[in-house]
This record gives sequence, C-alpha cells and structure tokens, in this order.
Amino acid sequence: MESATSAVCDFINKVPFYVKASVGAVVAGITIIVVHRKLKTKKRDVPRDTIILHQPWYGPYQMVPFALKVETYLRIMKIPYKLDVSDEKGPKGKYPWIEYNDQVIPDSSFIIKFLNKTFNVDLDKGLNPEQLAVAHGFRKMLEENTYWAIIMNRWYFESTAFKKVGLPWILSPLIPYFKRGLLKTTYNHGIGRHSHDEINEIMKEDLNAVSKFLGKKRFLLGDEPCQADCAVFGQL
Ligand SMILES: N[C@@H](CCC(=O)N[C@@H](CS)C(=O)NCC(=O)O)C(=O)O
Repeated sequence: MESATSAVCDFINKVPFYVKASVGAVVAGITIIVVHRKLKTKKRDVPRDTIILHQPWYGPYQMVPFALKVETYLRIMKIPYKLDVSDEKGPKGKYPWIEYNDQVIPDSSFIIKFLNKTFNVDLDKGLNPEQLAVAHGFRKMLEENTYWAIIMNRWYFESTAFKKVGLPWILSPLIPYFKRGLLKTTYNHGIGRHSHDEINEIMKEDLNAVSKFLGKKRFLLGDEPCQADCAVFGQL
C-alpha cells in the first residue's frame, strides 16, 4: 500500500509544473461555475401564481425579439408577470423561457400556447382559418428568416448591438469569438453564406411584404391585434 502511495507521489512529482497549473485552473474554473450556478438557483425566490419571464437583460434597446413578443402578449392580455434577467438559459438553451409555479416552459410559441390554456385567453379567437393561415405565414417568415438577417446586421456586420446592450469595454476582446460562433450558426442556417448586400436584400423583401400587407391597417389583420402582431413588434 505504501509503495503504491509513493509511486503515485513520484508520478505527481514528475508531472511538469505547467500541466499541474493547467489542471488546477480547469478544476478551479469548473468549481466556480458549478458553485455559482447552484447559488443562483438557490437564491431565486419564485413568487406563486406569477409568470416569471426569463431573458438575458432589459434596457432601452430590446435585443431579444422572442422575449419582447412574449412580454407584449402578457401586457396585451393583462397577465401579471415579472422579469428575471439573471442570464440563466432555459432548458432548450435559449431565451425566452418562463416559470409558472412549478412549471417551466421554453420557446415563445409554446409559452403563448401555455398562457392561452392556463389563463383561458386567445388573442386569435376572432380570426377565421384563412386569417390564421396568413398570420402564421407572416410570423414564420419574420421569426425564421428576417430574424437572422437582423441578427447578422446587429451583431455581425454593423455590430451596433454590443454598444446598445452596454457590453463593458473589458469584455470587448471576446467580440471576435462571439462573431465566429454566430457565423458558424448562421452558416449552418444558410443565411450566413450570403454577403452583407444579399442579406440586406433578403431583409428588405420581408419588410416590404409586411409593409405592403399592413398598408393603412392598425394591425396585421385589422383594427385589433392578433398573436402575430406580437411577433412583428418583437422582431421590428
Ligand atoms: N424558437 C425560439 C427562438 C428563441 C431564440 O432564438 N432566442 C435567442 C434570443 S432572441 C437566443 O436565446 N439566442 C441565444 C443562443 O442561441 O444561444 C422561440 O420562439 O423562443
């Protein structure tokens, strides 16, 4: 037993200092992240019967379109909610997500379905099947296509979003890493394969379609807002 212990000690002594230091740093880093997450989860005091809407930050510039869509819906339907901006991603790794009592629901569209069921509301209840189909088409266009063109402009080409969300200057060396990650995501989506001009053309075509369809109407489908209007407002 003693010889086994001394063999282990010998092995550790032979390991170069930089390897020991790197292993130590990784272990310390992981410990800090795990402890930080545990503390964050523990200290959250979730009130009963209130929707908690999670998004990464809140400020004069709303940079999380899908969270703004949900918040707009909550406000229109007068459902009480609280914002949580503690930067904790939901179970699907994205924002927004909500908590309601013991339930956790990620994804803006599933959140709205949950709100409709739980609070017995539905902003689309006056729409006929044809209107519902049109609203669905516009929402999908904005969320699955226009959104990415806007993201590329805000965070990649023009990079205006970093300033608007108040990124501390000390973190600015991380911007190229963020951009590289974004380019990988958008390349896989497809839009990241286009030039800046082409992406702007794609965006303009979508916005033009919304503008033409809106015309002089107050909302997408008339005088009253529907669920897709929350998506339009969130994205634009
Ligand atoms: N389909 C989702 C999309 C949510 C989404 O893309 N959220 C973005 C912010 S607007 C996000 O969390 N991005 C961070 C990431 O992908 O890591 C929804 O409707 O909620």
